[in-house]
Amino acid sequence: MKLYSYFRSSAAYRARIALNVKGLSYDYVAKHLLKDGGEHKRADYLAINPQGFIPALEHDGALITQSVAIIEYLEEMFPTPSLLPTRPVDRAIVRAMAQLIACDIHPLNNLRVLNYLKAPLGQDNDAVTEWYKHWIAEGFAALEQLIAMHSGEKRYCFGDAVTMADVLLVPQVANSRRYKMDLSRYPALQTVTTHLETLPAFLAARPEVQPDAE
Ligand SMILES: N[C@@H](CCC(=O)N[C@@H](CS)C(=O)NCC(=O)O)C(=O)O
Repeated sequence: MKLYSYFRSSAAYRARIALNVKGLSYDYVAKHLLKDGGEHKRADYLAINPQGFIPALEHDGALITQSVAIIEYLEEMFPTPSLLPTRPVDRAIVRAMAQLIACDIHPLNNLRVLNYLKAPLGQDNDAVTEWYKHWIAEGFAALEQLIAMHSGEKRYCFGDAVTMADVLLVPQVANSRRYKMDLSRYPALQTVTTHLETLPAFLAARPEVQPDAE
């Protein structure tokens, strides 16, 4: 198993957590997003992921892109420990939390979108930071309510075990810290994150302990 990753990529961070939760070992293949215009934009990597995004997973001769598809694939191939609860309705709620992050926060706030706001659209740093914070605040406010409704002891987003929602939450929070977001406005989300960040699978996936960390 091979993971194409970049230490700072929050989408790769998700995949690393899922691999660790499932106890899977993998080869880490670093692709630097900034060096020489971006190693992810070179032909050799575009042959792996035509979108040129990190992460990509190589397993049994197959290439899988999109972090949520990677996590779902790992869940199907290696069902234990599961990243989803048992009941269909609970699974849907967990997926809804994960998609709130993956579909409604992250795509608006990733590097290429922020760069596009700056360069062709001419927005200054303050406007771009305001954009970033706006979408995080809107998404986290809703997630806060969902966590308050569905978390057991405020150790996990849903119930009393790690799920896909947790796998997506921690990298998004790490990302938001880089923009100095005030997380005290989201107490349940903050409490859950603090607990998750103590778990070995999450600790080993942190950007700063990856082989390409700077
Ligand atoms: N929806 C994709 C998003 C992947 C993504 O945006 N990856 C970023 C790093 S977090 C990337 O490769 N960016 C390269 C670029 O913007 O040029 C996923 O979940 O895998």
